[in-house]
Amino acid sequence: MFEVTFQNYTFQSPLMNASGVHCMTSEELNGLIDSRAGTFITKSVTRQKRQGNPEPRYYETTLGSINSMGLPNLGFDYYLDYVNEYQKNFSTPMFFSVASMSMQENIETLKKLEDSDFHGFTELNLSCPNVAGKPQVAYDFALTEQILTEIFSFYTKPLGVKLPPYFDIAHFDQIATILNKFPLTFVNSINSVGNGLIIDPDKEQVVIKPKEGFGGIGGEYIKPTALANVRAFYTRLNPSIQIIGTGGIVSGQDAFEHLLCGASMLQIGTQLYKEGTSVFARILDELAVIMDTKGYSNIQQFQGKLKTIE
Ligand code: RRO
Repeated sequence: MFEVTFQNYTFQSPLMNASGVHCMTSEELNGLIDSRAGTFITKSVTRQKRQGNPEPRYYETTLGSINSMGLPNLGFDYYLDYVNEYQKNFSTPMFFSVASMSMQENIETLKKLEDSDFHGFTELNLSCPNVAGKPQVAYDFALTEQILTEIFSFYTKPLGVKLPPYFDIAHFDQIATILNKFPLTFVNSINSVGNGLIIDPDKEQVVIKPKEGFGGIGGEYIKPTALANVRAFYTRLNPSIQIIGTGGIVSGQDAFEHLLCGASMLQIGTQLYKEGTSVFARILDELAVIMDTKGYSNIQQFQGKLKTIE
């Protein structure tokens, strides 16, 4: 009942982790394989290993989270080794997240991935909010177009982009026009809402150390923004570009709403961090109840079919 077609592949479940959560080490990645997630994605990868920002760099509240991890990861070679092992044992394609630190680094990393045996989906992260001095790439539309032009001059494997949230109809129109010029496989909306601030009123202090407490907001706080971005891209992008919905998925109802807006796959970040990998089974169970009640036997029957008011 949960099967979803993604490009030429059918995943058994639309759920997967959001990059950054439960995907830094091979043990964490293996935990995702053993869960009810349909597939999974690595932490965003840089050429060299990175420690990331000083701790504390992640904090949870009832309604969500703030993070300023600063792109900690074990480096490209570690994840490529993991991919090679994984692909020997499993046929389900996985996702490889590539961080966009500089044009030169992007090109080097993607050339290595192009020349490798990797045959899954590549997610190019154009939206990390937490590296000091590096603005979120996809807020610079000219730079985004330049990067994609360069990448598609040599990259032939299926590639999508992870975008930051947009908040203006004119920006949805402008970025969609650019994205439609490229043979993208998918767009993933949204990354965390960048540079929010959560404070502790008792201590009269910020809750994370980097960037004077500013960080990316995830969880329930961001669902309406995530749904708007999923819907805006679903109604603007070429139908060949599928949408991955990320942001504020805590329950089966949240998953249902993202699918109704047009998402094909759904990524879970903050709630996976809070709950562990059993979150996938719980959300699928809740989604099954909603679908049964409404008389839906598969996701295609309602996917993208959000109604507006006449
Ligand atoms: O590592 C991070 O600080 C981070 C990244 Br790369 C990202 O894309 N989104 C986020 O919320 N944190």
